[in-house]
Amino acid sequence: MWDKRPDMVVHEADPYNAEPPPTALGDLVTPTDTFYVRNHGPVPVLDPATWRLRVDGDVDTPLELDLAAVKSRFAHHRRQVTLQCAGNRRAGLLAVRDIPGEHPWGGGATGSAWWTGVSLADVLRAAGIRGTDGHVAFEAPDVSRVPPTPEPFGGSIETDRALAGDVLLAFALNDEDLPPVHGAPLRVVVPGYIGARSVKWLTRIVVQDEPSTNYFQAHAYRLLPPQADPDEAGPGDGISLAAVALGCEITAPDAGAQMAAGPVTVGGYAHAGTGRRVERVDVRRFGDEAWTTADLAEDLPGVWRRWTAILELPAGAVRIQARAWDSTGACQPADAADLWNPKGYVNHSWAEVDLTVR
Ligand SMILES: Nc1nc2c(c(=O)[nH]1)N[C@H]1C(S)=C(S)[C@@H](COP(=O)(O)O)O[C@H]1N2
Ligand SMILES: [Mo]
Repeated sequence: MWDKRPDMVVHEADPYNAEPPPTALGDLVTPTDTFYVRNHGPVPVLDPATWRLRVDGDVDTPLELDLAAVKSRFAHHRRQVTLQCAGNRRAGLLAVRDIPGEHPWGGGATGSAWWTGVSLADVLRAAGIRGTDGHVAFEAPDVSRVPPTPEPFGGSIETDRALAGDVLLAFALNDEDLPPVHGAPLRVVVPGYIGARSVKWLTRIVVQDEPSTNYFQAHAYRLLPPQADPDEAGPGDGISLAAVALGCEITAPDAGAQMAAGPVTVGGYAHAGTGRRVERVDVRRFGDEAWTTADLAEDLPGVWRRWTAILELPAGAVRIQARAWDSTGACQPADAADLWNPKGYVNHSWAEVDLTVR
């Protein structure tokens, strides 16, 4: 389906929601056929010939651009960016307590790819954006049946985030035309923010004083306290999720793998959102007191940081744990039980896999 690899874990066929197995995320760059898909409604198939992008609201010169104008009027940028869904690793929260109606994402609701597009900041400046302390809202045509009253997907980011220069309006993924399922012909890519702000099938950008009132900004993708009833929560309740929380995942060895005793290479990704960097990753066998400091690959802004460590494993049932530290000195919380919330967002507890060592 949608040109994805056959071993995708499909959480829902229609709308299509799928993630690769964790071991498929062992590389710095995620191939397009391996990149997770998170949809809240059917994939709108837009005709690039009639598609238009409108830019209006608090601007001097509202714009209406066709795809050729987007591509010809603005400089192209090719950037590696990691996207990560706020529901990544929700399965760890579901193991604590049920979360009705939400997909049990493992650690594969994330991926890192090459995106090519134009800079959102350039487009906003061309429209003569007024003010820097408001919000930039994104609109799309895919109507979701998730809200009580069906509504197209949308969201917003702060104007200063939008103008930072690294937010892309992307028309290509891994050097090929953006596939329909990933938002063709044009989508937003916000490095270091939850994936929900990277609105696909973008048709309108509105500069406004307040955050988007779209369901997926005002109601969903907000962190409620554990005792809250999400059906009773009003718009604006809870913490509006924006920057990705520091987290990590083990992508090798595979959970449940069997191996011989001795040195084993453990590897994975770690990711810190906008404004923070991954500075250290610790790995150990559960039961050991001491941690091994992982080797970190290059630190690329907006991109997950790859890490590996070699652990000496004895025979038996072995649990491996990993945790990351960021540039503020913060470390991931140990236990998913402390993070449980009614919509199952932001499980950034320590990563764990269980192995059988002979
Ligand atoms: N129009 C639209 N944009 C959207 C969504 C959507 O359902 N509709 N899902 C969002 C969410 S929650 C995530 S995590 C990312 C996923 O991007 P991907 O499917 O390209 O991996 O897209 C975001 N943009
Ligand atoms: Mo998401």
